[in-house]
Amino acid sequence: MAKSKFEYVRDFEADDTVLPNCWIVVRLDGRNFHRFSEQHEFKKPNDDRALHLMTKCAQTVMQELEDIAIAYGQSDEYSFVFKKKSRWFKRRASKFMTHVVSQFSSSYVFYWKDYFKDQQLLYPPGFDGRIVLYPSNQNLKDYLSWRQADCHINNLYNTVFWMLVQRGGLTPVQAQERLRGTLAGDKNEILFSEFNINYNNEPLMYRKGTVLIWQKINEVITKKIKVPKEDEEKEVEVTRTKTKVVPLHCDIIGDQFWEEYPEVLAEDS
Ligand code: DGT
Ligand code: MG
Ligand code: MG
Ligand code: MG
Ligand code: MG
Repeated sequence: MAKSKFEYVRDFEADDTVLPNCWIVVRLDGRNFHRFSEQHEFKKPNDDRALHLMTKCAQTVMQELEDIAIAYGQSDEYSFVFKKKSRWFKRRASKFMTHVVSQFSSSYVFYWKDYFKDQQLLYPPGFDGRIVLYPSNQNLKDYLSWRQADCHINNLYNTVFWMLVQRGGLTPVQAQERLRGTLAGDKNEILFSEFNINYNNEPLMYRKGTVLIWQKINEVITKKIKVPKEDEEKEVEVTRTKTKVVPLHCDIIGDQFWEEYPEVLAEDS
């Protein structure tokens, strides 16, 4: 077909192909979730419904899109790591970022009612996205460690802060004053001596966030088969191996996780 005289406008499109052989990380974050969490009465400091919904959306993203090796989430954010060798959409940055963010956002609305039973969704939430390339495995591990360290620091602070307010009777301003300049050890001590809470016994999902990886799962299903020369169908159990996205709440800063799941960073990735 002959080209129209309008075709030249294509030349204005910028090339946003990302470098080869780099891990491609897309991180999304809820837009103004300070307000969103207040309006939807999220439990403080951690709301299981909200955290589980975030993870459901991230699982959907991993299943629907191509080449995601691992994802990590906490609070109102999730990071998705695409394989180094991915050729998805010819490695165009805008494709990666927009597909991740739109699939996640529509899933958030779609699955909302499954997690927030009697809490109505009051307005459409939005998410921002950014893309960062990491050339080495160490860079990628350090990136993920940075997000998990952020989760730890924020969660420790928020746990003490809301204890001081909810059980200690302090105003938010007083609680903030009380915590000014305190170190992690001081915060652990306040939790322990004033509220009888050992921070290390707080739920792992709150302290470590959520890691999503692919795992082979054996599924036992019952199948109906027709037996030759018999009228009735017979039920038999068959085992199938499926690859599923599995959530973990574990440390990813140390070496143990990477030794246990070497396939995440495997060279053919
Ligand atoms: P942004 O990202 O610049 O548009 O603004 P925000 O307000 O989303 O700020 P951000 O992302 O730094 O902080 C996340 C907010 O989401 C923070 O105000 C706390 C809230 N949030 C996230 N998860 C929970 C939760 O489980 N419970 C409660 N109560 N709040 C949460
Ligand atoms: Mg922010
Ligand atoms: Mg946010
Ligand atoms: Mg955030
Ligand atoms: Mg189209």
